[in-house]
Amino acid sequence: MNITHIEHIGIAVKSIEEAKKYYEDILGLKCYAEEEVSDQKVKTAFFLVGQTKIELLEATSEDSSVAKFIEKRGEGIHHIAFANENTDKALKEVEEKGVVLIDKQARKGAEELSIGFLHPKSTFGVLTEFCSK
Ligand code: CMX
Repeated sequence: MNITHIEHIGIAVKSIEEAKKYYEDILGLKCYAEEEVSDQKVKTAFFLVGQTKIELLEATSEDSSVAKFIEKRGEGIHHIAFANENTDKALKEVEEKGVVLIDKQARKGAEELSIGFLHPKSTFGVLTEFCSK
């Protein structure tokens, strides 16, 4: 499937406005984009660190998976996303190897990327995302 790098690390926060202050004022990173992904019921904010992004995630509704995550586990690392050449192919390949998928087919995520999630029960507790351009 040719994973090339960690595309982003998703971090669940209660408030992007509040969390941004830490990333910008203390770590000195720059938020280069904010976007609502209505399909996923989240608002996102992005920071570039080398080739990898930090994606802050704030729930836009109580039934958002990010809201549920924070309620159960608190704020923190929510998922890791691997860049690859073709998300549909990568999903199919890992499914054939026995991994349980959340998304059987790629769908559109933030930044127009083609994304698909693997279930954390199949990936040693880490919600895993594939994404490709
Ligand atoms: N990482 C690791 N484990 C997680 C998790 C996460 N992010 N989210 C939930 N879990 C675990 C829960 O702790 C729970 O474990 P236990 O059964 O041991 O208690 C189990 O998964 C089921 O959790 P749940 O709260 O009942 O949640 P759901 O089954 O309703 O959903 C999941 C879990 C992962 C299937 C769902 O969050 C999902 O479909 N995620 C993919 C989409 C997504 O996360 N979108 C937001 C980001 C979008 C973006 O980046 O643009």
